[in-house]
Amino acid sequence: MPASTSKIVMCGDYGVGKTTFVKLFLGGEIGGGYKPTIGVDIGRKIFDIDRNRITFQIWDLSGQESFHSIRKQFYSRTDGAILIFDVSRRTTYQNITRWTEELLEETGKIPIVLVGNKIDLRDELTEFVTTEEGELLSKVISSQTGIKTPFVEASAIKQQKNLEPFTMLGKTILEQKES
Ligand SMILES: Nc1nc2c(ncn2[C@@H]2O[C@H](COP(=O)(O)OP(=O)(O)O)[C@@H](O)[C@H]2O)c(=O)[nH]1
Ligand SMILES: [Mg+2]
Repeated sequence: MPASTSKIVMCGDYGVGKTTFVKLFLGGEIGGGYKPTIGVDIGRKIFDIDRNRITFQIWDLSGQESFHSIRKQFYSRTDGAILIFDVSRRTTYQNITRWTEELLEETGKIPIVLVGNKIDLRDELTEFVTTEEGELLSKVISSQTGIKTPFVEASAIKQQKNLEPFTMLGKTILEQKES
Protein backbone atom coordinates (compact mmCIF):
# COMPACT_ATOMS: atom_id res chain seq x y z
CA MET A 1 0.00 0.00 0.00
CA PRO A 2 1.53 3.39 -0.91
CA ALA A 3 2.23 5.62 2.07
CA SER A 4 -0.44 8.07 0.97
CA THR A 5 -3.20 5.44 1.12
CA SER A 6 -5.32 5.31 4.26
CA LYS A 7 -7.06 2.12 5.24
CA ILE A 8 -10.57 2.75 6.53
CA VAL A 9 -12.73 0.08 8.15
CA MET A 10 -16.52 0.03 8.35
CA CYS A 11 -17.66 -1.30 11.73
CA GLY A 12 -21.07 -2.18 13.10
CA ASP A 13 -23.58 -5.01 13.21
CA TYR A 14 -24.99 -6.74 10.17
CA GLY A 15 -27.68 -4.67 8.44
CA VAL A 16 -26.86 -1.21 9.83
CA GLY A 17 -26.03 0.15 6.36
CA LYS A 18 -22.25 -0.16 6.06
CA THR A 19 -22.29 -1.41 2.47
CA THR A 20 -24.82 1.24 1.46
CA PHE A 21 -22.49 3.99 2.71
CA VAL A 22 -19.51 2.49 0.91
CA LYS A 23 -21.35 2.04 -2.39
CA LEU A 24 -22.61 5.61 -2.34
CA PHE A 25 -19.16 6.92 -1.52
CA LEU A 26 -17.43 4.91 -4.21
CA GLY A 27 -20.14 5.77 -6.69
CA GLY A 28 -20.57 2.23 -7.90
CA GLU A 29 -20.18 -1.37 -7.03
CA ILE A 30 -17.73 -2.77 -4.59
CA GLY A 31 -16.77 -6.36 -4.34
CA GLY A 32 -14.14 -8.54 -5.84
CA GLY A 33 -11.86 -7.46 -3.02
CA TYR A 34 -8.61 -9.35 -3.06
CA LYS A 35 -9.33 -11.37 0.07
CA PRO A 36 -12.79 -12.80 -0.57
CA THR A 37 -12.08 -15.82 1.62
CA ILE A 38 -11.97 -13.69 4.75
CA GLY A 39 -15.37 -12.17 4.00
CA VAL A 40 -14.26 -8.64 3.27
CA ASP A 41 -14.91 -6.35 0.31
CA ILE A 42 -12.28 -3.75 -0.42
CA GLY A 43 -12.88 -0.58 -2.41
CA ARG A 44 -10.58 2.26 -3.31
CA LYS A 45 -11.23 5.93 -3.94
CA ILE A 46 -9.03 8.96 -4.51
CA PHE A 47 -10.62 12.26 -3.52
CA ASP A 48 -9.75 15.81 -2.57
CA ILE A 49 -10.35 17.59 0.70
CA ASP A 50 -9.43 21.27 0.91
CA ARG A 51 -7.03 20.92 -2.03
CA ASN A 52 -5.32 17.89 -0.49
CA ARG A 53 -5.45 14.56 -2.26
CA ILE A 54 -6.19 11.49 -0.21
CA THR A 55 -6.64 7.84 -1.14
CA PHE A 56 -8.97 5.67 0.90
CA GLN A 57 -8.88 1.93 0.85
CA ILE A 58 -12.18 0.95 2.41
CA TRP A 59 -12.72 -2.41 4.07
CA ASP A 60 -16.28 -3.61 4.47
CA LEU A 61 -17.31 -6.89 6.11
CA SER A 62 -19.46 -8.85 3.69
CA GLY A 63 -22.02 -10.60 5.83
CA GLN A 64 -19.44 -12.10 8.18
CA GLU A 65 -19.86 -9.56 10.94
CA SER A 66 -20.21 -12.16 13.69
CA PHE A 67 -17.06 -14.15 12.96
CA HIS A 68 -14.45 -13.12 15.44
CA SER A 69 -11.63 -14.91 13.63
CA ILE A 70 -12.00 -12.68 10.58
CA ARG A 71 -11.87 -9.42 12.43
CA LYS A 72 -8.24 -9.51 13.60
CA GLN A 73 -7.01 -9.37 10.00
CA PHE A 74 -9.74 -6.91 9.22
CA TYR A 75 -8.37 -4.36 11.73
CA SER A 76 -4.71 -4.78 10.95
CA ARG A 77 -2.95 -1.52 9.94
CA THR A 78 -6.12 0.56 9.99
CA ASP A 79 -5.84 4.38 9.78
CA GLY A 80 -9.45 5.30 10.53
CA ALA A 81 -12.84 3.78 11.29
CA ILE A 82 -16.50 4.53 10.70
CA LEU A 83 -18.68 3.02 13.43
CA ILE A 84 -22.31 2.67 12.39
CA PHE A 85 -25.45 1.80 14.31
CA ASP A 86 -29.07 1.69 13.16
CA VAL A 87 -31.30 4.10 15.13
CA SER A 88 -34.23 1.73 14.62
CA ARG A 89 -32.46 -1.20 16.32
CA ARG A 90 -31.22 -0.46 19.83
CA THR A 91 -29.00 -3.55 20.02
CA THR A 92 -26.86 -2.15 17.20
CA TYR A 93 -26.35 0.98 19.34
CA GLN A 94 -25.50 -1.05 22.43
CA ASN A 95 -22.99 -3.12 20.45
CA ILE A 96 -20.95 -0.05 19.39
CA THR A 97 -19.00 -0.22 22.64
CA ARG A 98 -17.90 -3.74 21.82
CA TRP A 99 -16.94 -2.80 18.24
CA THR A 100 -14.94 0.17 19.52
CA GLU A 101 -13.05 -1.82 22.14
CA GLU A 102 -12.23 -4.59 19.71
CA LEU A 103 -11.05 -2.14 17.05
CA LEU A 104 -8.85 -0.02 19.30
CA GLU A 105 -7.32 -3.07 20.94
CA GLU A 106 -5.94 -3.97 17.54
CA THR A 107 -5.16 -0.51 16.14
CA GLY A 108 -4.31 1.76 19.05
CA LYS A 109 -5.57 5.34 18.88
CA ILE A 110 -6.93 6.14 15.42
CA PRO A 111 -9.52 8.65 14.18
CA ILE A 112 -13.10 7.42 14.40
CA VAL A 113 -16.52 8.77 13.43
CA LEU A 114 -19.76 7.52 14.98
CA VAL A 115 -22.81 7.33 12.71
CA GLY A 116 -26.47 6.87 13.62
CA ASN A 117 -28.04 5.66 10.38
CA LYS A 118 -31.63 5.17 9.13
CA ILE A 119 -33.03 8.32 10.75
CA ASP A 120 -35.73 8.26 8.04
CA LEU A 121 -37.31 5.36 9.97
CA ARG A 122 -37.93 7.45 13.11
CA ASP A 123 -41.18 8.79 11.66
CA GLU A 124 -42.64 5.30 11.64
CA LEU A 125 -41.40 4.20 15.04
CA THR A 126 -42.21 4.83 18.68
CA GLU A 127 -38.99 3.29 19.99
CA PHE A 128 -35.71 4.43 18.48
CA VAL A 129 -32.28 5.67 19.49
CA THR A 130 -32.51 9.44 19.94
CA THR A 131 -30.06 12.14 18.83
CA GLU A 132 -29.22 12.81 22.48
CA GLU A 133 -28.37 9.14 23.03
CA GLY A 134 -26.10 9.16 20.00
CA GLU A 135 -24.34 12.29 21.23
CA LEU A 136 -23.98 10.80 24.68
CA LEU A 137 -22.36 7.67 23.25
CA SER A 138 -19.88 9.73 21.25
CA LYS A 139 -18.96 11.64 24.43
CA VAL A 140 -18.50 8.41 26.37
CA ILE A 141 -16.26 7.01 23.62
CA SER A 142 -14.27 10.27 23.53
CA SER A 143 -13.69 10.30 27.26
CA GLN A 144 -12.91 6.59 27.52
CA THR A 145 -10.53 6.46 24.56
CA GLY A 146 -9.12 9.98 24.42
CA ILE A 147 -10.13 10.08 20.73
CA LYS A 148 -12.32 12.99 19.70
CA THR A 149 -15.30 11.15 18.21
CA PRO A 150 -17.68 13.20 16.08
CA PHE A 151 -21.27 11.97 15.79
CA VAL A 152 -23.27 12.17 12.56
CA GLU A 153 -26.91 11.28 12.03
CA ALA A 154 -27.64 10.05 8.54
CA SER A 155 -30.04 8.41 6.19
CA ALA A 156 -27.89 6.66 3.64
CA ILE A 157 -30.92 5.57 1.68
CA LYS A 158 -32.14 9.16 1.35
CA GLN A 159 -28.57 10.31 0.76
CA GLN A 160 -28.62 12.58 3.79
CA LYS A 161 -25.18 13.10 5.38
CA ASN A 162 -23.97 9.96 3.67
CA LEU A 163 -20.63 11.43 2.60
CA GLU A 164 -19.86 13.32 5.82
CA PRO A 165 -18.34 10.40 7.73
CA PHE A 166 -15.74 9.92 4.98
CA THR A 167 -14.84 13.59 4.62
CA MET A 168 -14.64 14.08 8.39
CA LEU A 169 -12.32 11.12 8.70
CA GLY A 170 -10.24 12.33 5.76
CA LYS A 171 -9.83 15.76 7.32
CA THR A 172 -8.70 14.31 10.63
CA ILE A 173 -6.24 11.98 8.93
CA LEU A 174 -4.79 14.86 6.89
CA GLU A 175 -4.48 17.04 10.00
CA GLN A 176 -2.56 14.30 11.77
CA LYS A 177 -0.19 13.90 8.84
CA GLU A 178 0.56 17.61 8.87
CA SER A 179 1.23 17.82 12.58
N1 LIG B 1 -34.64 2.88 5.85
C1 LIG B 1 -33.32 2.83 5.61
N2 LIG B 1 -32.75 1.70 5.19
C2 LIG B 1 -31.43 1.70 4.95
C3 LIG B 1 -30.62 2.85 5.15
N3 LIG B 1 -29.34 2.53 4.84
C4 LIG B 1 -29.36 1.24 4.47
N4 LIG B 1 -30.60 0.72 4.53
C5 LIG B 1 -31.05 -0.64 4.21
O1 LIG B 1 -30.65 -1.52 5.24
C6 LIG B 1 -30.32 -2.80 4.72
C7 LIG B 1 -28.91 -3.19 5.13
O2 LIG B 1 -27.99 -2.30 4.50
P1 LIG B 1 -26.50 -2.75 4.19
O3 LIG B 1 -25.81 -1.57 3.62
O4 LIG B 1 -26.48 -4.01 3.42
O5 LIG B 1 -25.98 -3.05 5.68
P2 LIG B 1 -24.64 -3.79 6.16
O6 LIG B 1 -25.02 -5.19 6.48
O7 LIG B 1 -24.23 -3.04 7.39
O8 LIG B 1 -23.64 -3.69 5.06
C8 LIG B 1 -30.50 -2.70 3.21
O9 LIG B 1 -31.77 -3.20 2.87
C9 LIG B 1 -30.41 -1.20 2.95
O10 LIG B 1 -31.13 -0.81 1.81
C10 LIG B 1 -31.27 4.05 5.59
O11 LIG B 1 -30.67 5.12 5.77
N5 LIG B 1 -32.61 3.97 5.82
MG1 LIG C 1 -22.57 -5.22 4.16
